[in-house]
Amino acid sequence: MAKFCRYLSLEDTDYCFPHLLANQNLNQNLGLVTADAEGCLQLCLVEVANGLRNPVAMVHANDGTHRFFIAEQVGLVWTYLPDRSRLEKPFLNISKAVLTSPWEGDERGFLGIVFHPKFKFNGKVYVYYSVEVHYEERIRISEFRISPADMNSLDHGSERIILEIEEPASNHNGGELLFGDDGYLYIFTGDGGMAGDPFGTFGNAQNKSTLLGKVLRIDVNNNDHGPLYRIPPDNPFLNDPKARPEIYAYGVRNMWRCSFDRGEPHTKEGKGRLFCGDVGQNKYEEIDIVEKGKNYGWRAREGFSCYDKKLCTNSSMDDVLPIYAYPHKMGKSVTGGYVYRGCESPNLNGLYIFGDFMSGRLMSLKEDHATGEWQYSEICMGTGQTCMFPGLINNYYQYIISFAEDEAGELYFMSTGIPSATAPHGVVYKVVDTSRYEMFFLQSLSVVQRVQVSSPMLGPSVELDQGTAGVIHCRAALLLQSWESMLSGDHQLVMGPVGWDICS
Ligand SMILES: [Ca+2]
Ligand SMILES: [Ca+2]
Repeated sequence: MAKFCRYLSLEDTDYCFPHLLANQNLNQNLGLVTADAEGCLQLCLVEVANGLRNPVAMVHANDGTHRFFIAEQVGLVWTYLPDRSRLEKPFLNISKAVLTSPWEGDERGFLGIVFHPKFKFNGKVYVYYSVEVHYEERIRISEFRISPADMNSLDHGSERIILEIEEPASNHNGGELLFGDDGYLYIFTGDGGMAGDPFGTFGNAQNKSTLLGKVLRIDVNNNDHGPLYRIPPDNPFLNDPKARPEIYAYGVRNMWRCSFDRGEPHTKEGKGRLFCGDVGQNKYEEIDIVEKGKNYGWRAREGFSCYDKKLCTNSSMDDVLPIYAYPHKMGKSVTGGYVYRGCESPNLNGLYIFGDFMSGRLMSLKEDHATGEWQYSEICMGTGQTCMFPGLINNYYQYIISFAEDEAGELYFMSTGIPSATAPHGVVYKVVDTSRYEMFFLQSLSVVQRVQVSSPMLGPSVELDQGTAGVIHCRAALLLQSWESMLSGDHQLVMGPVGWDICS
């Protein structure tokens, strides 16, 4: 049986399967996203969910259910079914414990959530939130278990506090939680707050005796007995008596949204690379690839330039520069995104897509394999015919809070029109490239005719060449989706003569 994008597959073996690879029309533009005259990539959006109060994260359980879970800054997490309907009962409600306020720009709150990679078997979920304990602000990383009686809700009594870190100021609280391919939990903290990382003699981020301004890596596997977490045996600063052993990388200001690259679907190239957006101080926002034991420069450096000139000229810094930095005329608070590795928009494969919270700008980086440099392209919303398909839109709210991937690797982002933790103006958008929808649309009359003749859309098992299978799958699924929407009555189509041989 042919497998298609997401969980779509073909069952009717009598259907005349399109000879996709040999079809000139289907193959034109492959690998190219439509760009406007200024080189701005033209993408479209689907509104997936709305009415959310500062949606900070959307995650999936990686258990084959294709549910997704959206977290609001106030401390609520909602379960959505694959048809995008939302269950009434929250997946998690810790809004009483979470510290935040309606003040626009309050960086405290429920900030991150991640499912254990073996969630299907152990039912464990990890969350990252702000909390007040004895008049002291902290960030807390906790473990919850799924409710034994309800797969769509966590057992609220199961919370175990894995780690707490005192926060010396209300801003720069980090908030990302990820599991790596190594099975370890990665925690991304901020420098603690204020401006210019003023704490101690050279700030928190360069100080390896504090957990602030760091990427941490801990082992929460098999923690039902004994310590709640262990230190991975190859953490980089184990032998430094002045360093906390949890530290994986340092010199971080306030990484806001990080992701591991799933890798190129067939070659797996890029798999496991860790991308982060690190929010800047006065001048630059940056994107980093985080590696074990490395120093990301803050507060010596902001982007590529010196911030603390004395520290910056110290040759022992040996810091890693960003792969990309942009000045504050383009945006003032980076929101890290994902390397697109999904199925439905294969032209986006390999693009790192991210945004800016303040300017609302969507951006992309593409690695030049010859030079190792990352080429920047802005992302615009498609104009004219580009997004003129059922369900697609070409506008979004400005304040880009976070990005997400679904279980199949499709890309989403969350933004709001009013960035207050209590304002229900947040929306989740799916990112769609229509550069080959359009071509298809022009040909739709004959295709629909042919489909009708051959009994609709659900076709045969075919042997696919391994190297190109993903591309074939994607295009076939695109076709199927387009057919479905057209045949479902969204469009009035006059059947024309069959002019296009789509069958092999
Ligand atoms: Ca703080
Ligand atoms: Ca840096």
